[in-house]
Amino acid sequence: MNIQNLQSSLSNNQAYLIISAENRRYLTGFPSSAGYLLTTQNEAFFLIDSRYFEAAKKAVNECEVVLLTDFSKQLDGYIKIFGIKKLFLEGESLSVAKAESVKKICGCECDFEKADKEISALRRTKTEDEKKKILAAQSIAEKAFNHILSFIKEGVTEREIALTLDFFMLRNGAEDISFQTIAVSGKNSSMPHGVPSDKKIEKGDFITMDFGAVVDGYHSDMTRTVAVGEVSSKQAEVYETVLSAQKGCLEILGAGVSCKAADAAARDVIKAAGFGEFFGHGTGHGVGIEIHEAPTLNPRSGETLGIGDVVTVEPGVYLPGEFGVRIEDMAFITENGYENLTKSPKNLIIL
Ligand SMILES: [Mn+2]
Repeated sequence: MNIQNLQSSLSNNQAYLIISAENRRYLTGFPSSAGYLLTTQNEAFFLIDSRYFEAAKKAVNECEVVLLTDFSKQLDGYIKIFGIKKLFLEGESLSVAKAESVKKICGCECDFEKADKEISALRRTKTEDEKKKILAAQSIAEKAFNHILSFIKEGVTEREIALTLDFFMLRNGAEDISFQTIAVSGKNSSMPHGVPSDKKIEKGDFITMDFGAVVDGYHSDMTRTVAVGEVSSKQAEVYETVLSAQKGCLEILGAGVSCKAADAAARDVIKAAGFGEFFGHGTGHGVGIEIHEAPTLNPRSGETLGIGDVVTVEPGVYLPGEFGVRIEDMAFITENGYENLTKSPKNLIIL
């Protein structure tokens, strides 16, 4: 179905040559470290080497699976057989060297923009099946969050927290973790994408954990900030501000809402509380086959939310040298609103 959808954007004598691992997986459903998908208006060929050929033959049925032996010769053959005059390639992910080499082999006009644009638009809108995969990934992450609440205490290190989350997710069905898990505490929590260190958790620390699982190629993404022992009134104030900002954005989500307005709904709450300069990143991003994909919720975004988008909502406040707070859910956009794919509690948890 995905390949057919892509083919509908082609005219006669045009073809896509898809090389990136993410787009190959999205279009064929088959994960592999190398390979090519060539689609004309009516034909599609998945060229894959002997390491994957047998498995791909069994798994892929939306296109012809061809043993990749000599890419130059095979591509040249398709160009001639189908009289291809224009080839669309993924400019955003191709290396310059690869682009130059394909240009030389095909000898026809090459376009490096349309492929990224069309596939990104298709990938944005999640089907029921894709939503199920993201939910399956999210449910593993939520179990890991429950588990980590009983693990966190004074004396354990940030690295131990990150590793425990990772092991739990992989042990419970994740094929991978979504990205390098963030677990930062105390003063380190003011660095939004800080790297877990050997710092031990102390009484009064905020601990921010940003993590996710991958199921069938689909990612989940969540962030929670919890405290140990006690919190100051300033910590409580910042936490409540971030939580109100997060809820403020969620409240307005729905098809037809501009991504800029969604960002502003969170950002304005933080500004009004006097912490505007301490929220430097965008409010959210799309999630799917990649951890960051279209659309983007930030002040410069020109996109509009549509039914089937899956976006994160993750405002934060980071006070350098003091502490930081971020709260992140994933939302599935519906006609009149959204479905929150994240069920973990958001009230301030003090362990
Ligand atoms: Mn995120």
